[in-house]
Amino acid sequence: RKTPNCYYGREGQVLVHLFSWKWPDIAREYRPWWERYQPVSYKLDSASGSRDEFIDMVNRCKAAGVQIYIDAVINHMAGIDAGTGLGSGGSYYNTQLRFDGVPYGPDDFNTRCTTGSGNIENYADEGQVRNCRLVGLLDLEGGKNSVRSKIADYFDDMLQIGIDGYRIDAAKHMWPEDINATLSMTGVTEDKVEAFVYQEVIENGNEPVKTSQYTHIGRLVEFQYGYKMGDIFKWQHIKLSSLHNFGSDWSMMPSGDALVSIDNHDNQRGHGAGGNVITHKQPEGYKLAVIFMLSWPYGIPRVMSSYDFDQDWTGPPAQSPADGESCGSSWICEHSRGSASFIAFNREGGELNMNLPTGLPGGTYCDVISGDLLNGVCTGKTVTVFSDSTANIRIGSDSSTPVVAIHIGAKA
Ligand code: LAG
Ligand code: CA
Repeated sequence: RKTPNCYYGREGQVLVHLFSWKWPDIAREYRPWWERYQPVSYKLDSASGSRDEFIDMVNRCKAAGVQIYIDAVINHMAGIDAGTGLGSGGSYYNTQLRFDGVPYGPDDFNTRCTTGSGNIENYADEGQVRNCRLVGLLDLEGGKNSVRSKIADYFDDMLQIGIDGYRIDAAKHMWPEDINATLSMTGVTEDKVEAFVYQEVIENGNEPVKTSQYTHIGRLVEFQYGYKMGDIFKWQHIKLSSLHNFGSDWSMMPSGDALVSIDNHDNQRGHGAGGNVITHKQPEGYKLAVIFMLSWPYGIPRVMSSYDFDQDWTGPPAQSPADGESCGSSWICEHSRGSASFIAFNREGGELNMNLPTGLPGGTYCDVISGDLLNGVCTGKTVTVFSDSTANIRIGSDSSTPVVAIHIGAKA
């Protein structure tokens, strides 16, 4: 009666008096964000909600014309230090390689790792990168049919619910043929073409794992894109005007293979390979980078939507922003809407004042950066496009958002 029944290894820790808290908020508290990358089953009950809530979300998004791509963690399960317990969906696991909720047993894990620690020790060794444990995460043997079919069942379940594709987490740590074989085992449902696939492979300099080893499977995240955007919009090491051929000429993969983003949940915190990315913490440059990405024809853009954090591990705020409410101080919500047909930037230090071809028909357009077209009235600047489709564009260098964007859907 005098010991607080803490988990093994956690004895002597403190108690917290959570006065009047709601149960779901308590359940969500003190969970580092990266726990999501330590699955113990493929059940859909998690800190984000129940299976029914997930299904309802997918259906409502589909009804609104929005596709859902899931973040599929299939390289590994929980970390070697995760001990024994029940996942948030109630499945039993232990680090003697039992994950009853799938189920996986000891035979489903990698036995081909040759390092002393069992972890990846040297990224110059392609075998280690694929066969050993990434930061101690128990590595699945993707070469085995038993593993492939369990993952394929999970994917089929997701397709049945109505999702449209997958981000393949830690694809760098899986053999390309294992990913491909697993995907080939999943069904294509009646009403749709094959699932969209984008793989997380951070290609670093001289390392042997290359994104080109995966392009026959699906798209890949082109990490160089975000790093270059950091060089340009954060550090201003590269002049904006040099972007005229931004794309595969800049040692990036072909546009049709790429998915791009300015930052992601890892590199905005210095995780993953880090990199000099720009984030919401530098809002002026960040807005420009996002606008550039959305308007530049390279890859498929993915816009980030974050919450604020002070410590690396800080989990999300307990409450999501309510319907119709704009994002508050804890949710950043960098994502924006609308499609611009002509866009101009100025990052050269002086005023831009030029007649530029816009490609748009003549008329008065509302600049959707400084305002919006509301009930036929432009709340921001207007831009006149002449009958030859040119427009006089003036952007001062002192403006906090030195961008003008106009599109056909916002003619004033
Ligand atoms: C990813 N992409 O390929 C994710 O984007 C990235 O967020 C994942 O790492 C990683 N692969 C594995 O899915 C994240 C954190 C890690 C965290 C890991 C597992 O960046 O820091 O590791 O998820 O939760 C954590 C601790 C480690 C510990 C490990 C195992 O930070 O120190 O060794 O858990 O207990
Ligand atoms: Ca692996």
